[in-house]
Amino acid sequence: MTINLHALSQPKRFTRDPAKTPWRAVTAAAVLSLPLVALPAAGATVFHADLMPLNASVGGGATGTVTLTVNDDKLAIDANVKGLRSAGMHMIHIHGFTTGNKAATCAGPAQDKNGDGVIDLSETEPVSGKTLIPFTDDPAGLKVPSDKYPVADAQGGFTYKETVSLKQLNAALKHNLSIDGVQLDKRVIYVHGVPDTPPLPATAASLPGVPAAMTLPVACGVIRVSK
Ligand SMILES: [Cu+2]
Repeated sequence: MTINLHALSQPKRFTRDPAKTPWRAVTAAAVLSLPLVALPAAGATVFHADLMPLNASVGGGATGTVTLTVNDDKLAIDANVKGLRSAGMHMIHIHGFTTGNKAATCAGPAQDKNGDGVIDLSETEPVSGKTLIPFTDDPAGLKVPSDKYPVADAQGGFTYKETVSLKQLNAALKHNLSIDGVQLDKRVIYVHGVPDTPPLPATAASLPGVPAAMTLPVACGVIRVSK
């Protein structure tokens, strides 16, 4: 009888234990997977640029901040610019060197090589490199001539937000400019555009077919990784 009872009780205990084991296993797995679930946010790298005025006598003393957040394949761009002298569309780009692994810096008064009183786009190139990534509706398209740049309000301010695929952006940089990776820590950001009047000196250089007032740099900031 005792053996019989023991035999009966054993299966009972075993049927209860397997019922509990999966729950314990699930709990343990859930606890273990928590850090993995949190990784994308924790693994994000944030870059920041403080835009300072350039050509303030004609540009109005524009300033701004740009935050660039790299998370897995996504690059989120968030720009806030104020103090522009003209309402309407303003070009804004990431500039940098396409060769030599050189870090770009912002142009200053020393870059006014022809002494005409303004630092034009071509005069920024020795220290800042070339126009690389446009803040348009399609930054990864790398199309610098575009009518899809941010539009400043009557107070001379705009905000811009866009998220791009890094894979797509890096592929375009490689294909169009032979650049390996976006290399944000070696780049600067320029905002461009002053009013049509008063006219700029005739010596102010621009892109082919584009008025100098549209491309004249008015603010610049070095992209740095945030702590
Ligand atoms: Cu630019």
